[in-house]
Amino acid sequence: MQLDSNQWNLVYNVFSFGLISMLACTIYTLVSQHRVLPKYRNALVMSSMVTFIAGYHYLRIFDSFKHASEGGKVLLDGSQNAFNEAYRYVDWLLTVPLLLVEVIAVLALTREVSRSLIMRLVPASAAMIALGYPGEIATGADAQNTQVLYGVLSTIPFLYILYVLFVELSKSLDRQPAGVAETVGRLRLLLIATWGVYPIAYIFNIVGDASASSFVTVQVGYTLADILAKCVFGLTILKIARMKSMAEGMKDDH
Ligand SMILES: *C/C=C(C)/C=C/C=C(C)/C=C/C1=C(C)CCCC1(C)C
Repeated sequence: MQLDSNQWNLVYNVFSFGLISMLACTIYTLVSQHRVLPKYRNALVMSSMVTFIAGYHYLRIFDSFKHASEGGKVLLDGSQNAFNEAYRYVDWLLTVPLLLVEVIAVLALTREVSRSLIMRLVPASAAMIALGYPGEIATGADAQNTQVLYGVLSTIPFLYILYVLFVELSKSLDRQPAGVAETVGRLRLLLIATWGVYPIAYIFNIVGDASASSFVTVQVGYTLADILAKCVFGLTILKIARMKSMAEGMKDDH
């Protein structure tokens, strides 16, 4: 695939920006541990882990992009030197379940409710990512059929996750203090707004007919969505944990 120099530089710079965003967020959530009550620290640990894992994978993605490039030509044929899309999916396979556990952790629900939510959300999120992969890497004559098939299959667990977060979780929030329910509402909006970007970027793969501009759109789209869904999301989790800690009597450290 031949990118022009603007396209190539854009992808290169966006990957670089993704990498440093993940690293900076990892440090910030790590050193903020003491600013929240111990019961919310696990949520921050999850957030640090998510951005750390993503930072590692952006390092690999960045490296892979450089090695697969020769004068603006990016090798995408699945050969040994080709750009490796698997890093992204391995990253998601680890970070998406962790992000859901992070949400449950900051809510500090009862043990049974947390357990039951995790037991449903984690397998569903793993299935969503695993089913998306064969579509993402499909090439050749009937690539579009494969992309549509696995895109649809992956959407089923995606909708199930949304159902659990919006319908099931709401039921268990009824018995929570008013402030908590409101915060969760805001968190869920951020989640749906950022997670919705992934299937949209995936569609660009299908309709883009393997053109350079669709490659650029997908890579830039996934990277920006990652920054929102992991970094901005983690900072929101920190904010919620801070608010809840203060409401529960923690002294401000300033
Ligand atoms: C940090 C990474 C995150 C939050 C990744 C989330 C990814 C998704 C919500 C992906 C969803 C997909 C579909 C719903 C259908 C098409 C295939 C996927 C995997 C792109």
